[in-house]
Amino acid sequence: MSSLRTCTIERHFIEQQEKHPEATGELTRLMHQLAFAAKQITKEVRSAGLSDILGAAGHTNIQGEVVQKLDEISNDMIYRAFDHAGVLCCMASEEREKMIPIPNEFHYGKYTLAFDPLDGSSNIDANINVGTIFSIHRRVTPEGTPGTEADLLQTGREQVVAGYIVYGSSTMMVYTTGHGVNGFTLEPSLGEFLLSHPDMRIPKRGTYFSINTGNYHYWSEGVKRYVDHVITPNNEHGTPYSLRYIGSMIADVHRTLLYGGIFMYPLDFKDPKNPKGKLRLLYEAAPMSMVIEQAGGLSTNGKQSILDVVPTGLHDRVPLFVGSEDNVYELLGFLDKFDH
Ligand code: AHM
Ligand code: MG
Repeated sequence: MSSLRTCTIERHFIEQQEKHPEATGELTRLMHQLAFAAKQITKEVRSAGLSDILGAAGHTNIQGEVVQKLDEISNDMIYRAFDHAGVLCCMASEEREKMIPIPNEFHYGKYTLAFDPLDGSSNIDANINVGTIFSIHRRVTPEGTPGTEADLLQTGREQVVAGYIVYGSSTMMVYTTGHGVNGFTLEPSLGEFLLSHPDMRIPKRGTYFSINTGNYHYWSEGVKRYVDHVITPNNEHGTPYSLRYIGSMIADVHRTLLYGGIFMYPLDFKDPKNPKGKLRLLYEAAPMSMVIEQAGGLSTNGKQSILDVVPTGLHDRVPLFVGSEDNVYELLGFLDKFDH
């Protein structure tokens, strides 16, 4: 086994922090707690198909609580990993309408955490990949006080750490601290995340596109023309792009990072369900965009990098286009020509 494979996520993170003599170890503790929550969620996701069988035994878990949906379970696991860890001043979750405070008997930390506990959870019964997305900011209000929404409502560019955990054929954590992207695979018998994908780079161009084409008639002219273009046999690449769409953003963007191409969830301006796009800025679009940009790709809402979009509320939605540099530039050409 090469030495690369024996680098645990904790060791990797500590080594990164050692380059910053002012670091207090709080971020390292935070990542440790995140990895712990990821292992617990992995265990739950792996036995998801058994939940009916296990539930039939009494519909309660070992604490005597009623069996919950997996996204609620994941939400609680992350909350419990952090409420007393002394590293956060507040949290925001896709599963909670309001900001999640840290109980006041615990120490208020320097950081905030916005997370989607189980992205793509509607796919879970079909055994399709799901994942946890996380976004960490340094608080803007004074240390030692309770966190506020202002601490969470910061741009993607101000993220201190961003990343995701994908529960697929293996569990993988991919993260960035703004100095490249590294991927770690959970070695199940050791229970450790080991560095398996150092310094991940997205290909400059890819030939996969990923979008819910069922919404075609709701898209802007620019998006329609771009998609028409990439599936044209005689486009300048000489071959149509291949469509890949799982409907689980975490898996669609993870594949895009590895193989190149573009993932899109545009503004469906005629669709009353998604008048502003579907994906949420703080805990979906911004962290995934930081990973892709740090790996050499691009992200945009059609006008600016997703990382520069200023949030106004915890659950703001944005149109999202993210992927290989050449593909995103090409898309922007179509948007400029037909939409602006
Ligand atoms: P969720 O957070 O409720 O799971 O919803 C987000 C998911 C994304 O993972 C995925 O990209 C998108 O919804 C799929 O939406 P659609 O079914 O409209 O294509
Ligand atoms: Mg989601």
